[in-house]
Amino acid sequence: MACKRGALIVLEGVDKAGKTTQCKKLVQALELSGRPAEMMRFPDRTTTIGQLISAYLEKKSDLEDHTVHLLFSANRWELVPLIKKKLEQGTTLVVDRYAFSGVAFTSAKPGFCLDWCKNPDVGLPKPDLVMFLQLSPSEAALRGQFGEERYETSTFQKRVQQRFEELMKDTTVNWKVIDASQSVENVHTNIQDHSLNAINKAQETPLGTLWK
Ligand code: 2DT
Repeated sequence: MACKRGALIVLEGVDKAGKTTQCKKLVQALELSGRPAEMMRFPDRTTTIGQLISAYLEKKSDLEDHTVHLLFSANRWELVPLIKKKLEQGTTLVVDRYAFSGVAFTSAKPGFCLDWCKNPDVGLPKPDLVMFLQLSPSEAALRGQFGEERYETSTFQKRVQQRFEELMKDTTVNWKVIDASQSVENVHTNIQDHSLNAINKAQETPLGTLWK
């Protein structure tokens, strides 16, 4: 019998919600319990496209808004063969940001609608689970200053949060909202419970297609 596929698990949320910490903890916990797991993150700044994106985020270069949106999407598409291969091999992928960040961030800019922003990512592998780490702007502020990269201002982050809320109305995506104001350990336990359910379910169902 062919081996059972891994699950595609995504963590989303505004800055300072603890996505990266929680992705790492989840991968560690899954591995310890004998479930093969790896972390991925978007943007993946290591590829040629990722380097263009990285320079833009660090404000070392300027790119036209539509253009950079399409580059973020291309950065996901270029990794689709690897994503599919890993999942087929039975590895669960824990992904720090995905197409939802793509849509939420670009559509927070003036003149962009959700539909236009979603289009380039239609057809990507569909996550089995998307956890949104919810943190109010005031709680995020308590966690320290924003960094120096593009988009790291409280006004922009509030608009991004509103766009995520729009995206979460879509019931074709398996969204779970996680209260990220709890302790790191409590958030982890919560995330782990949802992930184990998704991993079990993914073994019995084929990988889906996003927004199609
Ligand atoms: P990190 O700080 O997590 O590296 O994110 N972004 C991300 C977009 O604008 N579009 C996308 O498609 C993705 C995946 C969010 C870097 C910044 O890039 C933004 C924050």
